[in-house]
Amino acid sequence: MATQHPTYVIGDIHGQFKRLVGLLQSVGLIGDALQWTGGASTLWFMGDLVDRGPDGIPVIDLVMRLQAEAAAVNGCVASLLGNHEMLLLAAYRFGRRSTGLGSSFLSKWKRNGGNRKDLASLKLEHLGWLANLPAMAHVDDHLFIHADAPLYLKYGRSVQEVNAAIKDLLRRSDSLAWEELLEDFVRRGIFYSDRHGEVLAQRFLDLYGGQCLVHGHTPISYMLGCQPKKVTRPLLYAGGRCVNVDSGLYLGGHGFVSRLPFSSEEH
Ligand SMILES: [Mn+2]
Repeated sequence: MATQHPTYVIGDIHGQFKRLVGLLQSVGLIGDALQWTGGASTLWFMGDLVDRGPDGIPVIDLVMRLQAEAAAVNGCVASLLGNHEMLLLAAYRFGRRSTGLGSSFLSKWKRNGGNRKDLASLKLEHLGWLANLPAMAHVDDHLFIHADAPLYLKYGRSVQEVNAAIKDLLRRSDSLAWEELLEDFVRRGIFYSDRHGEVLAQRFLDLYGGQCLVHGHTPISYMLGCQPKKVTRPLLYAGGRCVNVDSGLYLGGHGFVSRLPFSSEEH
């Protein structure tokens, strides 16, 4: 279904600021001065803006600024909460405190590609923004989630319930609850198995709404077993119910920005 103003999605950026700028410029969403030129368009990030790359905070700063600029012209820029946003928040909040599994939140974050420079330049405005990112969203009959993992089912039976429960978790300093969610984010690929994948994807869509589930979190090259540079477009799978938009930018993938709806040619 075509909407009057286009909706774009982009996968996991992981601190690749320069590549992000190039990708957004290539589709005309930002200009030479990195200003929003998308008018009333909508742009959604699938989460994991930070870690594994050099410029996580500049990426957040850009997204936050574009969000304000887009809103001023009836456009929309938004991002899901990825596990790496949560890892960064956990490193900030709990630091060297034990996760209960024999390591600290700080070391867990570092093991997962945490960038010292990002932690050092985190400001209050970033913390507030990150802690309010939705875990899932329903946009133009698409269901957006960061991870191809079952964890969402634990937190609620509607998009609103899941978002409220995870936002509440991020407000509280219950380190065990943080640890559990971070561990649940380690899962991936649940919609990709031959038979159960389609069934599970349909269960998500029946429960949370939408005709098509869009996610990041798992580089497409992992699923296809190919070189990251070979990935040039989203991966449609699970009988067309799922779309993976994680181009594996941090692995050297070129990246892409997709416009909804996804074409069935994108196999
Ligand atoms: Mn992720």
